Amino acid sequence: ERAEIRTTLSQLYEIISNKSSPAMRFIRSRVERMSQWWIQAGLRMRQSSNKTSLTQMRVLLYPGALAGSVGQHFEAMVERGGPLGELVQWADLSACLTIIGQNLIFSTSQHHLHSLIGAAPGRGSCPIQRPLTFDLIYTDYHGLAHLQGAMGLAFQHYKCRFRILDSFGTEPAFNLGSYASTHGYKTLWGSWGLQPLQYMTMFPHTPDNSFLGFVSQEAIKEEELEPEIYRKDRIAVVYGKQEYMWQGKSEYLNVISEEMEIHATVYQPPGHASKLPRFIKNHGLLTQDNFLRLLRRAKVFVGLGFPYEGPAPTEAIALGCVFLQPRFEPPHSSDNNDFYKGKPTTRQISSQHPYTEDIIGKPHVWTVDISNRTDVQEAVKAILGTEVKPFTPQEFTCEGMLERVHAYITHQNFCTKSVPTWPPESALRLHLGPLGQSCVKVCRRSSLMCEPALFHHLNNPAAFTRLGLGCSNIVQEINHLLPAYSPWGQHCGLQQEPLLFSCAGSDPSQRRLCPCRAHIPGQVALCSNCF
Ligand code: U2F
Repeated sequence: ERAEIRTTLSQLYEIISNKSSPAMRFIRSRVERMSQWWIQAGLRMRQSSNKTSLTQMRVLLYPGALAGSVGQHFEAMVERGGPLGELVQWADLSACLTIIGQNLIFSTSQHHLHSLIGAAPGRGSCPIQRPLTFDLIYTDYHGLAHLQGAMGLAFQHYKCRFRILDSFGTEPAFNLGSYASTHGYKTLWGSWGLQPLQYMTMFPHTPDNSFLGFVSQEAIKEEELEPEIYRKDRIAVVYGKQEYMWQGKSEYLNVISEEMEIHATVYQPPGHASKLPRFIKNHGLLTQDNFLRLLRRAKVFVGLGFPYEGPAPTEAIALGCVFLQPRFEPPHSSDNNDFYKGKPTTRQISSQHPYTEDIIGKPHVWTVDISNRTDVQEAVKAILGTEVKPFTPQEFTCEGMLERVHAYITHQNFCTKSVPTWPPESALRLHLGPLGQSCVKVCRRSSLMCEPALFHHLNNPAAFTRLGLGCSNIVQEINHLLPAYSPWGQHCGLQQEPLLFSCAGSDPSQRRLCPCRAHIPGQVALCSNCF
């Protein structure tokens, strides 16, 4: 059966309406609030009709973070200022898959998971494996462990059908267990040995993973913009749902309060005496609806440094706020920071929200040294003196997400033994990096993206020749920096383990061979000549 683009979300409401936990209520109310945007985007997608129609697939959505004991804790925090970013993504993914006509099952319990995919109890200790009836399973790191428990031996066979929602990303060196444990990349989360592109991130962090994203409320089109919708009051809203995030920030907030009224949405347990500075107007944790309404009136959204890389800053920018955030000097990383410690990434986090800093930037985003009073003062004055329009990068609109997820479902197949065929070789722009630079940087410097699915085209002696490099010897090794060229002794190194092809990763003695490609403006995951 073909998957037809839908212009209703009723199928989704049916499968989630019987679930009434706080997390599922959040997901449902978000989907309902955004349904008009999704439906309009679906209609436009249908009209443009250059999308080849897909076969309808049976897709299981299993957010492991909502199941079992982890789920109990997560659920308990939903209405107390705990993380909601993951729920934002699950809500938007389920809406997106519904619009592109897929057949979804949503499960949030291990018991239910067993009944859907578990091995049937056999005779004695020998369970009977059943064929997996799902073409795709979206889950997260917690869910992977549950799937392994439920599927037994079949897990290895079917793992190519999994997609892992992984907010901060997993670099290849951490993903391959044997390599991670012998090269110092072993962490709490990695080592599942999936294809790195099976991990799907919240922002386009490392191109070694697929960028899934979510949707920031679309900026209303300029011609439809009625001035009163975004008339800004002279107020700032602080990003930080729990009191501990505010520690040590009162001087910074003081400076801002000299120019504007500061509002907050901090969860306060009943009977708790607030430790927030007295000049703060705290609304308590708001429903997402009301939170977004508050942002619509606000001129500035103020980052405190935590949470890292969440969805709220892009939402605020989409509603016409300016995001003011701390710069991290030195950058935060898994080497020096408790939050990133154990996360399977070597990324260096240069501010609370590097995506908004690097990709969006001024006038929407100001990144400052918050310990420098004058810097903060000047930034606030400049912000108050500028009219800033709502802005949403194309990749964070419903259309952008539909286009991206549609492309992934059409072209990404991790179950064949052959090398990847998408994007096509014609997209390849071969670049030779300078010493010590990762391919992420090398490609970005040329306004291109590193594309790991193209590595296999340059993992051969001819690639060195094309770059004008003479090799004194060519060796094939298992090392995530390869293919690369080492000028000392003119060593040319090729990659022996395809799972270790990696855009991330750099070494002062290596010049990396990088598979770059162009991308559609505002949509880094896709290239225009790739379909
Ligand atoms: C991120 O998690 P958070 O949940 O802390 O991310 P946020 O950006 O703060 O916001 C999540 C949503 O919460 C909503 C807001 C966002 O879409 O509209 N919200 C709300 O409903 N009511 C309020 O009063 C305030 C905000 C990230 F997503 C996780 O992956 C990380 O684990 C976490 C820590 O870095 O940060």
